[in-house]
Amino acid sequence: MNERLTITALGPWIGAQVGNLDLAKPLSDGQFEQLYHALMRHQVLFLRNQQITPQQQRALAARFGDLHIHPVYPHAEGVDEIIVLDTHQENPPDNDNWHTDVTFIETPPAIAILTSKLLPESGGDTLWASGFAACESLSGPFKTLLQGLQAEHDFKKSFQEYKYRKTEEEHQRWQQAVAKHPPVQHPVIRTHPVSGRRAIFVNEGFTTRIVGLSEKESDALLGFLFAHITKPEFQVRWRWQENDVAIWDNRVTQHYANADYYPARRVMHRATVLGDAPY
Ligand SMILES: O=C(O)CCC(=O)C(=O)O
Ligand SMILES: [Fe+2]
Repeated sequence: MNERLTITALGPWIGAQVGNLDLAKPLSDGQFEQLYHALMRHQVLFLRNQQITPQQQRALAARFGDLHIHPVYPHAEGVDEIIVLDTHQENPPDNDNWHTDVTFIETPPAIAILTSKLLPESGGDTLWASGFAACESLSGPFKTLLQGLQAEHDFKKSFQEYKYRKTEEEHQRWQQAVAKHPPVQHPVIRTHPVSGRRAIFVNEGFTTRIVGLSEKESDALLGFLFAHITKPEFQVRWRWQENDVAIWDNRVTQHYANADYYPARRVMHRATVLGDAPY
């Protein structure tokens, strides 16, 4: 059997499409190694025509490490590790901002796997940006300034109270999540634990301030970095078909789920693999 995956880069900085792989079946060690290597290089991988159940998605994600259970998002029936993002008229999309997933914990996810289950007639693309590209394009002196800085990340910045008031149970869940997730600090530039490459690690979704700077200095620096990451040169944009899979390295990327399809319905499933403390 030919186990060689096809890997087609979608740009010089970020993104590749992977072929000759069926994710519904357990991966051989050789297949997993090729997939992992491609992910480290391209940061986000896309595969078409993958009919996988939540259980199969969980098993695939577990190959990469321990899984995270999200504090507020609903999950697939009987599969706590698979988040269901079902957006429609009554549940508007909330990932239409540049963010890295779950940076509000000490050990933010290393990898995430997203599958498209139901798509609107048009729209609903997702974009990813490379933190490597954003970092490597900065001047030496500016990188030196950022290198020593820490930033605060806060669950409440994206998960705001007003969004969780529909039912008493939902509100309680939100309050518990806030109590469990006080703000944490991470370096503004992190080093990839596998490759040693450095990436910008602040994101508009969760980063509230840079530690030790005045409010104006912090706002100015974060404003620049949040805008810098949105340069099209650093990005790839995926136009979903049903049963696609995206796998990304959440340590060194950010993403933005375009909400242009609202109020149409769109359903996605996500598995999230825990990572290490950034350094
Ligand atoms: O719905 C999407 O395309 C992406 C949503 C998102 O931000 C995520 O799954 O982490
Ligand atoms: Fe996300």
